[in-house]
Amino acid sequence: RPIAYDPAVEADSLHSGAARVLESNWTGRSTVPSRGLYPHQWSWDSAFIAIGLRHLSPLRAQTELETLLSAQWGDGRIPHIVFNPSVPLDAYFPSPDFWRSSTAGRAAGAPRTVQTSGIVQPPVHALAAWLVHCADPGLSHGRGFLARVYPRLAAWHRYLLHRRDLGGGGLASVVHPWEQGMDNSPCWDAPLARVLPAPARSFRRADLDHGAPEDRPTDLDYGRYVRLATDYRDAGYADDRDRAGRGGPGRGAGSFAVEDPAFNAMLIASEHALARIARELGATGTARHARAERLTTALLERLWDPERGMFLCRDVRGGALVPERSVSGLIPLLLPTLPREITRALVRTVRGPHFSLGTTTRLVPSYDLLGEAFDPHRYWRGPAWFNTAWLLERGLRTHGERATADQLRQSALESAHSSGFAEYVDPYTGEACGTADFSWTAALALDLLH
Ligand code: 9WN
Repeated sequence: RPIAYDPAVEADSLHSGAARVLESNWTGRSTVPSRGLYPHQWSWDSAFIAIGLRHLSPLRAQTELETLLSAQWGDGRIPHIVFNPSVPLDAYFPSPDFWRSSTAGRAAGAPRTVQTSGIVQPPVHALAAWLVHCADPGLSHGRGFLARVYPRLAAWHRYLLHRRDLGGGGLASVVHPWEQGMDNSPCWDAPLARVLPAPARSFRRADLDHGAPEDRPTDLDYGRYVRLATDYRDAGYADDRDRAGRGGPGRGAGSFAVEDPAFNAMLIASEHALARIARELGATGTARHARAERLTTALLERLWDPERGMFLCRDVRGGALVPERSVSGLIPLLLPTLPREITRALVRTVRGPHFSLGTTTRLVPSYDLLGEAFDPHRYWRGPAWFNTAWLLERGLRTHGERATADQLRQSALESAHSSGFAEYVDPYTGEACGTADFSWTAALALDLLH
């Protein structure tokens, strides 16, 4: 006999399951994305984790962000990984002895005592800090949380807006696919083709000890990731716009630079959040809102594609838009002041044949269902992820698309639960892929429940 569906019981067990995942992935000062595959602290993971943790323990959520920010570099960058010194070097690749942050990153102001990577991840932190504050303003005021994080977040945005405007049009560029966070997205195929891969025998992938090879990036992808990171490191992690690109084809340093819509949309949403934080601390915040508006204009001018009804990536070195449809190009829906015709087009695209939300897919796929490179199981080349679902749900709600937002929320909650808090899922069936008990899946499900 079918068991009657009881949303209250489901919600209870979802809540306790998510809390259990976050508890077992907590290390005392921060949360690992997953115990096996990702045993250190990751930058954008921590921001998403804090957004969910605030419902369980606002103190732990504040600590999560403070731990990450304490590894910030002197030039303002927030590293994409903060390494846990008690984890063996061979548990994750690339390990601290690859990045050599405290020596190679000295000129850029890398911390001396903690080991980190030298690249960044999407700037969702100020938005997270604001949401964490709102969960318990009393605790936040009592601990001086906002006053302590504000200067660090402001320096982070300054770094991105000044050192990373490699295209010269006001947007931030990523210099490595790991920086954008959607590592093997088909959007990188063309810009990465210029990069000579490091030989496969020159490194050992630890990810394949935990993940199925057909769900992960290929060895050729890794060869290129390693080449880009090695050359960036060997150039002292410098972001000199003149140096970038000088190497020409085949050289790693500077040969990859991309303006990505999701990365920049998160920067803009975070700039609006920073304006709110500034106001809470007694300033006006007006200049920050104005900057967010200028960035929104730059995003529209440089990355909007009216024909496809979505944003695209710009290959800064090649000089053109990348003609691939990625979920990244839908995420600017998050921005509150987009013109109405743009939000309408984005909603049509989310529901249209390339992403099919509400018709054939349960969650939004990471890449075009009709694209040549689509693969429902391979990482960021098709599977649906929970952080992008959360960002889109928020965007849909911001623009009054309540029914679609409700539908996405419902399937995100169901898939998170039924997949055992999977890292990502098959967008058609919801089948679990990657690692289980993944922290941001648990955290964002908690946030959607509240
Ligand atoms: C490289 C931790 C991270 C996420 C990324 C995801 C994956 C790392 C990897 O895991 O990337 O940074 O080893 O594949 O692509 O978005 O932050 O969860």
